[in-house]
Amino acid sequence: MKKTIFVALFCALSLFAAEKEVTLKVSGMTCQMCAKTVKETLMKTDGVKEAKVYVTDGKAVVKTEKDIDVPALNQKLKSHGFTASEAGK
Ligand SMILES: [Cu+2]
Repeated sequence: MKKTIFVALFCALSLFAAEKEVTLKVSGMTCQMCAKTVKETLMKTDGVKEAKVYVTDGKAVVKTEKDIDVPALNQKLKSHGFTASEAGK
């Protein structure tokens, strides 16, 4: 019974949660370790479902279930020596 409720709730949520894709310009990355740090920081950010980080392009493509707080994310990244901004803004 509990499982049925959970599945029903999950289906309802996935219907309403419109997935978005956000591209971020990330500066300061030089190697795969940087990419890993950035990815981990992104994954800990509220609303982020998936993050792909590209060191050579200096960008990250993030799949989110709601709008993410880029300035707050930027603050977290700054403590690791990176800066991020929304591409095209
Ligand atoms: Cu590095």
